[in-house]
Amino acid sequence: MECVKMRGVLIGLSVFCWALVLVVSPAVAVHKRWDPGPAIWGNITEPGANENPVVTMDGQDVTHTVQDNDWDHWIDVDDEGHPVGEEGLAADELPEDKHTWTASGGSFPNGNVGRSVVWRSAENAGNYTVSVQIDDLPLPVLPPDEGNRNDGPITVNHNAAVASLTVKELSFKSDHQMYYNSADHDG
Ligand SMILES: [Ca+2]
Ligand SMILES: [Ca+2]
Repeated sequence: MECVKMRGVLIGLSVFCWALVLVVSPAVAVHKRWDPGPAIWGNITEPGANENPVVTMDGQDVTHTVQDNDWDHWIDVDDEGHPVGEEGLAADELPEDKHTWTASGGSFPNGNVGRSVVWRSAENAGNYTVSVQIDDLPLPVLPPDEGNRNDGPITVNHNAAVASLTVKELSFKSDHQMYYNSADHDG
């Protein structure tokens, strides 16, 4: 009889202890740890790659357009920083005003900021480089998440060959013209 009572007390005590453990133990908090992951990607799609180098008349307007994306990496971790199994990629933002164009010649008559700009080709024939620098926002990482999504900027180049179509004025002189221009006749 005493033995049965004792077993009941022990079982009760065991259940109580497990309940206590469950109540006192904090739940495992999971949060995301971010890093920039893959670099920003960009490609100048207009003028197309097959038109590279582009032959334009000097002073001609040529629209340049870039396509781009930026994927950032995250991984789920516990409070001690240990991965708990889930990870993935998420798209970051590449705002219009984070696209800045430059060129080794010519100009940007409508401004040099944005995914699509007009490049006015250089006035002298030759090979030029039209470039765009792209940077990310980046999207913020809010607590309890940690890390950052800040990629370094990238530069994408496009080669442009400017062919001059201006007809050059030819200088021409002859003895006949010299006589014709002479007004010094003394008869
Ligand atoms: Ca990235
Ligand atoms: Ca980013």
